[in-house]
Amino acid sequence: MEWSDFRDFGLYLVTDQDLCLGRPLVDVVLQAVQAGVQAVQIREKNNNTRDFLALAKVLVKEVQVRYNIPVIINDRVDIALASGAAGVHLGQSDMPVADARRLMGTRRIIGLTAPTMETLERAVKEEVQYIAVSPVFPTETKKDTAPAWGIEGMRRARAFLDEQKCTIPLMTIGGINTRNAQEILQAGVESVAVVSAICSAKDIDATVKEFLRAFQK
Ligand code: TZP
Ligand code: MG
Repeated sequence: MEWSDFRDFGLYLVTDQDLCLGRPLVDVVLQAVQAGVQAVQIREKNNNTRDFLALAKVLVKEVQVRYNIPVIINDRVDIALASGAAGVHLGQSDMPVADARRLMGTRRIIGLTAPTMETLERAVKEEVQYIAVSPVFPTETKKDTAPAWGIEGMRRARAFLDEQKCTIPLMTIGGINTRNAQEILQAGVESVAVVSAICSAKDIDATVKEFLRAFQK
């Protein structure tokens, strides 16, 4: 299977070194993966290129190769390629999808953020492996976001994709925790991306397993 055929993003961990309560990021990610997280995005806004690449290489080896879980790089196509990561995640100010696809080839994952209905309308025409409508709720982790979509917004996004007969997996992010995950999934979202609720969890194993129960209901 090519990474571009991967669809089960399910519980998707997005990293933030600063939110790991002083624990090494790689340990936090490995604990989350062993507990059942289905995909990992490395989002390192503070690291220089060399440190970011070094971290990406470690996680590709420890997570992607060992557990067959895709490692996806935030923003940086160059780091995704140099590290052998399964994919890249692009926002609306990052490299356009068509250009990233040319560099990444057809076998890898490209994920795209859609902050508004207008960007979602364009996203369905792109060659992407998931669309993250964002944010679902306001969050302390990222302040410069578009207005939150809310649960009603998730239903609107789902209805739009269905109407377009678009089968690209629908993801969301922002303020997601073990208490609200189920309601988000019930609105027709297939995958939830989580930063602080996992990175800052005292008991990562128990938290991940609680998230996974929301998918079973
Ligand atoms: N993009 C939109 S909200 C967000 C990102 C990266 C941060 C979500 O963090 P948290 O801690 O899961 O609310
Ligand atoms: Mg970005």
